Amino acid sequence: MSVPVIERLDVQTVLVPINPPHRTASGLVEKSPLVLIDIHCTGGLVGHAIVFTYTPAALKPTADLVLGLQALVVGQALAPRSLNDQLLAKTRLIGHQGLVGTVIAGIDMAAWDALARYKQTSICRMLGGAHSPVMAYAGTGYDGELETARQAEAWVKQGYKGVKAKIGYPTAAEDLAVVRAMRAAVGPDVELMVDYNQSLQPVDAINRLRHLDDEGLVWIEEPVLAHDYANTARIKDAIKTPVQSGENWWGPTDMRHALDADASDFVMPDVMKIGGVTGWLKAVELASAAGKQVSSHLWPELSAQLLALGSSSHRLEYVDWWAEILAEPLTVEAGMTVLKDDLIGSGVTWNTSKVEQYRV
Ligand code: SMN
Ligand code: MG
Repeated sequence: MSVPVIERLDVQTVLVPINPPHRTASGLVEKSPLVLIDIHCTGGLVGHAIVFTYTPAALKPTADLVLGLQALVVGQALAPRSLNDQLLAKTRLIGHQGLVGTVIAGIDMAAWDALARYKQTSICRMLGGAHSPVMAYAGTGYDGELETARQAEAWVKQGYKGVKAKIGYPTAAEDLAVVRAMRAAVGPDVELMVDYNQSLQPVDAINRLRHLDDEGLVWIEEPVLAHDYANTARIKDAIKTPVQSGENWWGPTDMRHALDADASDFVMPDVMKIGGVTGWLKAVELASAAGKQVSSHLWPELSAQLLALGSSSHRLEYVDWWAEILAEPLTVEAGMTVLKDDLIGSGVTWNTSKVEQYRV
């Protein structure tokens, strides 16, 4: 059987409303700006991927860049690892962070999806994994004591056994009050995490975080700048609560640098920023070998499959922001991911009427 050949890439851009908007200590996300990539191959085979540009301003440049890189993949065999090597080699001079990294990851995710569809299996099974369940947690925004506690309680009523809150309020006392309000709302057995979204100054961080050290938090996420490995390591060594980072690391090389600095107790790469499925596999090998437990960031459908591959897998970050534009969003039951037996590819296909509604 000959391998399918790539014929073209299609892109669509959408702005999907987030209800309620997601507030963080580092800014508000009101809509998800998404580039939807379709990789068309011979035999009518199509693979799909989503790229999240964080800001609507990056939507069109990202879509244009997908089309700009199209010439490098058209006519090539559908072999995701080798395509990824070629795309990385041909963009070495500009570098692999930012939009270039985002787009290469998007093409990579679409290519893995197409290959699994060609083989009529899931990406997870194609890579040798079983459809194992992973514990998921849900999130609340930077919304103050009452609203954070209310949202946490609502997630727990839906079966989630873990909730992460955005904090980084003006004072340590406010952060502590939010954590205690959540704990009071969800009871002693629910896992609680907090996320500073890089908002603390290294000089204050240790004193600030010590106020949270007796709250039984599973982790404290991104206290300072994501690439400030030296200060993150210093903070991690000075507090009892584990530190979590990784959503802003670009590619396996950032993972290596963070591990070399022993910057974080846990790691949570983002499948897009870490370089697509290919980048994820490389980065997670490094993390596992360093003894780190791995969680995911966004992309619940694809991440559920990638986490199902690994013995070092920890938690799946559940977000439903993009669920509306998907034909079949991820199912979570009693707080655990469910990968159906007949799952094909990444499980991601478009809800075309919703894509139409949110198209820009
Ligand atoms: C996050 C994700 C996406 C946008 C803003 C913030 C985040 C998380 O830090 O952990 O989900
Ligand atoms: Mg985060």
